Amino acid sequence: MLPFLSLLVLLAQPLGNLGAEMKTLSKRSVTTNTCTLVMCSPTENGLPGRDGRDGREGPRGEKGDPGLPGPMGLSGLQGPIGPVGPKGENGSAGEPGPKGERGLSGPPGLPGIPGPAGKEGPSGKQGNIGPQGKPGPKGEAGPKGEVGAPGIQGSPGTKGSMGPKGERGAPGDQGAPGKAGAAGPAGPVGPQGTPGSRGPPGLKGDRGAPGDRGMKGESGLPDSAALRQQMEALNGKLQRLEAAFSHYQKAALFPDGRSVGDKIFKTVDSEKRFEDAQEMCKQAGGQLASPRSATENAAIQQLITAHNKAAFLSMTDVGTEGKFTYPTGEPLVYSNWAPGEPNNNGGAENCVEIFTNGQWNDKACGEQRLVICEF
Ligand code: MAN
Ligand code: CA
Ligand code: CA
Repeated sequence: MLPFLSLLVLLAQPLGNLGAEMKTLSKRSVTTNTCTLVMCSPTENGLPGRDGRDGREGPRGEKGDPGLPGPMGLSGLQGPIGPVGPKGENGSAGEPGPKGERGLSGPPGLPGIPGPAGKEGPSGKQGNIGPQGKPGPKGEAGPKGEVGAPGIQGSPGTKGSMGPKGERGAPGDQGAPGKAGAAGPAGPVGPQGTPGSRGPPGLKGDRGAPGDRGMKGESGLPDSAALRQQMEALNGKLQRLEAAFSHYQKAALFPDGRSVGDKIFKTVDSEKRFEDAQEMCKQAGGQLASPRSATENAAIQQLITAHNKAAFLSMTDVGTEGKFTYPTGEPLVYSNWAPGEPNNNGGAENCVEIFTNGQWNDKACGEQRLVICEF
């Protein structure tokens, strides 16, 4: 019987996977404690052998291939803002300030002390009347003006230029890695996050050093050399001016003018009543001759002698009979009355005439006398 069972086993083996099905079939037929008998041949040839046991479990299958790689992780988040950039460098020094303007002009010097009055010279003799002189030449140009006033100090230099731009801030941190895929190995690391936004600009650089001091303004005081030069130039001009003045004076006083000190007497060679003569001199900017000294009286005498006509003086006793005064009301400081004068002849002599001998006589104001004005 054993060979028969072996035959069954041998027959069953090639069936492979049909083993399980045969097992199910056998269980449906007869079941015993040790084995299952299968009635597969006639009884007359003996009992059929029991079914063989189930084959052993086959070897474990090989490991399957790895799954496909997961999808790529998400991009990391944007990094944080970078730190503040470093402080910019100091600005460059400002430009030098502008040159100061000229300083103020120095005060004018003190006036010179007037020189002593010269001695009065003797009266010259009356010269003959000559022809009128020609006008003098045109005067020369005046002296150059004084040095200008010094300027005020220049304003401070301009503000230094802004420092250079701060360096770029550090890049932001790397973004977080993307999530791993559900299956398979982790996907590649996500791309680096975009750099953080640019940090704020660095602090403003310190103010640049002040610019160089502006050039000193010119001194308002001329130096001694310049002063001396100006003095010499002024002296030269003064001498030329005095010469020109003397030149003009000769012409102006000839033939009916006389100069005594600062006073000039001049006649218009016409005879007028006192009031008319007085008005004529007033219109010319002067007044009738008012001799206050023997010198002045002598100068007037020269004029009337040349014309051989008595002339009116300015003084009257209209205010108070017998008290002669100048037009201002001032009493006389000098007089040269002829003997017996003033006598107020006829009770109506309130004006004064001067004779060719230089002596005075009170005379009626309605008379006509040579007009001599003083300036
Ligand atoms: C004489 C004198 C003078 C007087 C005149 C008037 O010469 O009496 O005092 O003024 O006459 O004509
Ligand atoms: Ca009188
Ligand atoms: Ca008289």
